[in-house]
Amino acid sequence: MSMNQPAYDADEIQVLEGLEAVRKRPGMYIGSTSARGLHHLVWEVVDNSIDEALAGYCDQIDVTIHEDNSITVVDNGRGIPVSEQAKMKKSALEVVMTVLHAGGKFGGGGYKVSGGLHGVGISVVNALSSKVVVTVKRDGHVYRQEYQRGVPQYDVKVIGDTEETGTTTTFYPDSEIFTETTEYDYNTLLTRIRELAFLNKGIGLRITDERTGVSNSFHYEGGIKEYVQYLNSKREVLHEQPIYVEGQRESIQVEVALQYNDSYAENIYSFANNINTHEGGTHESGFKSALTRVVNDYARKTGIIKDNNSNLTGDDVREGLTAIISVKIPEPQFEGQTKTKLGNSEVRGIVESLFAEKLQEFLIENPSTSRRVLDKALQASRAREAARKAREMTRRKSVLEVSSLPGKLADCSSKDASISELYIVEGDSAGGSAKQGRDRHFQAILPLRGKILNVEKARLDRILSNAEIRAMITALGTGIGDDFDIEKARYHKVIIMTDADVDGAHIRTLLLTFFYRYMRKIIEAGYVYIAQPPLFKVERNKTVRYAGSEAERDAIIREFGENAKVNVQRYKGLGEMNATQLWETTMDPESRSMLKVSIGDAMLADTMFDTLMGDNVEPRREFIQENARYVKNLDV
Ligand code: 0RA
Repeated sequence: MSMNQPAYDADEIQVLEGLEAVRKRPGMYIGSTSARGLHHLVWEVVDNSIDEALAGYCDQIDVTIHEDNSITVVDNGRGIPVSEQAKMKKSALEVVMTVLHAGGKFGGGGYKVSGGLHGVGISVVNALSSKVVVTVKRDGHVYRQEYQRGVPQYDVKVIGDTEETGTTTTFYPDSEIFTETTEYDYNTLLTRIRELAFLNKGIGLRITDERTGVSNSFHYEGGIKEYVQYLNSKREVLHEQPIYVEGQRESIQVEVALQYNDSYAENIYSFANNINTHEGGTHESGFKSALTRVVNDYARKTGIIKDNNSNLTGDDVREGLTAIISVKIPEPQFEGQTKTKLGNSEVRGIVESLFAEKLQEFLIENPSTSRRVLDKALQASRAREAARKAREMTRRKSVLEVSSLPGKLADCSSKDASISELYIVEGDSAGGSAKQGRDRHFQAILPLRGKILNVEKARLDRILSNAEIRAMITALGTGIGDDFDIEKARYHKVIIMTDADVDGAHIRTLLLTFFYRYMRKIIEAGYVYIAQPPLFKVERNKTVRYAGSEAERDAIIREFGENAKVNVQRYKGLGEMNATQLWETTMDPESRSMLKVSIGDAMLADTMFDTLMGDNVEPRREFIQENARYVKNLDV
């Protein structure tokens, strides 16, 4: 470029070419033009305000979804500089809004935390919006500039005076670009905004949906410490106060918070520059190795473990752990399949040493918590060993197979699995009737005594040592978990037959949970059914009819005629039916009705099992009571 030519001519062309490039290949800049890309625009703008907050100049950020699905982001930072930029001969604001990757180049101090995975620059949002309005309050004035598809509509102008500072950006996503949808999802924005509030303590974030009038505000002085409490809020915790570590080394900020609960799940979430590093990375591995090392050191020092061979494994010390690791670093390297693995090698040692030191301190200062954590890890260690042995045992069993069929099983005579049925029956007395009433050629009966184990709340070793469950596994012949083999199924119909009351519903749910968790393929194959025993017997002279509902019962009574002497019996349990009645109503393929259990929507099923099996007793009780009466509606 020659010196006597005005610089902005060439710059102007570059700007237009830049905007053009973004509009031609939006996916290159925001990943996609689907709903995901649409929401990405919001994060791009919000990230700029978060950066301003992390630099210490902003403590409130408000996001609003307007009725026309335009978005406004307001912050009370210093305001984007508006003064003329020497090089471009234009307002800094215009440069930030129109030049690719220009953001963050105007001093301001500190680094851009959001400059990692997102951080393509606010100019990209501008290029992909049919219209943008930016309002800046600073230096006593209110400034404004508007753009259409990235092109300024006028020079930055003063529209008023103010003592306040801050930046307000309103953008209208371009429907020419976002052809799939331009509709914002409140929950998507809400979830991330809550997360940003947890990850950046002290910053107030608010989201408002003008389409519905709904609004939520978040502000966590405790940051990720409150995040783990939030994640554990529905669980029983081993210690009220999370362990929290905060520190900085060589411009790398580290924050770790963790809290144990009484479950067997490990929930570790790691972040680098507010980005969820799903694939982990150096910060997470530094954390894990410190945790394993320090807990083992402590256990040995206190005499809880004695020799080097009985070390607790990483899995042992992470059982029941909920943890957040958040680092903020100047130049994050994101690697891995989805670019969500932190690669910076210097981070590992920094997290490891900062966290190890603090954890050691905590364990020494809180002996009773330490004891609980260690007990849990030791139990996990023993359970792991027991599970290994139990697995080996079931493997060996399956070699011997036929000889080890459970004693309680009344097997069928057919060896053709495709016509064979296994009735799993609640209680010994109903089991007795079923054995008498069945067609022994193709129907096998396995009575279950009492309630089976809740597999959600037990480790594999206990599950496998439960007699009822073992009997079921051996009868079915398929094995479980990784060893499961549908080809080995000894029956192609597995029929759950329980009483039509609350206990029956509970047992049925426990069985379904077991199948769902450990033999999912047997549900997917369509082998699992629920028997439909009648609720009423309606009798007139020697004529007997059965009803599955009150409505059916009333219809039968009407059929018999108002004046007839009708005897109605309500079945409370399967045990009240004799063998013949049970056969006629529930087991005879010619007349029975059964419900096939399907996994239509795995997510839905998961939620249902959570409702039924979680620690929250009240929703579970309600669900069971509702469904005990409407057994026919139960579909998994
Ligand atoms: C660079 C320098 C300065 C502020 C900002 C960027 C800034 C950018 C955004 C984007 C959204 N909100 C923002 N708030 C501030 C300030 C430089 C100074 O005043 O010395």
